[in-house]
Amino acid sequence: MAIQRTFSIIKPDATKRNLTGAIAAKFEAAGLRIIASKRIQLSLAQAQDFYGVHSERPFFGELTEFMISEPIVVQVLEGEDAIAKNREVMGATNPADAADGTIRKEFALSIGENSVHGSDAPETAAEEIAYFFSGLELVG
Ligand code: RTP
Ligand code: MG
Repeated sequence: MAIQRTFSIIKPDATKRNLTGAIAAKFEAAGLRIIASKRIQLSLAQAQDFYGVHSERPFFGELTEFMISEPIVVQVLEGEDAIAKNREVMGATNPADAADGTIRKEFALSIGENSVHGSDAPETAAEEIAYFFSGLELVG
């Protein structure tokens, strides 16, 4: 597998509980290099745009309100098979189903407040990275 880049968000439930460093340590321990990182607060329009694929889902309102409730940390992770590796380190969407040692098992509060986002495919990774970062901000 080639070196890939993926996009990550440390979500409001995690930044609020001072878990930014603990989550970053999990990425680094798995061999994912953080090549860009910034703390931002989304507007409602940005959250709705980012999660547009879920706009018809019953949890859309709750999800977008949650995502603007506190600052988030957006990051680009680089490494061997980074997209799948990051999904593995994150664990299942619902912390009740997440494997031991994963971020969501250790830190997530619920299926909604689940501490991290990670891109699910090369196309979405490229789109999500470009949405939040300029090329100059990616320092591999
Ligand atoms: P993500 O996109 O955040 O990496 O998470 P994912 O692929 O594991 O989950 P996805 O199905 O894409 O859902 C996106 C986010 O929506 C929230 N969610 N809430 N209340 C619910 O039933 C529910 N289901 C999903 C979660 O915050 C999930 O990460
Ligand atoms: Mg998803």
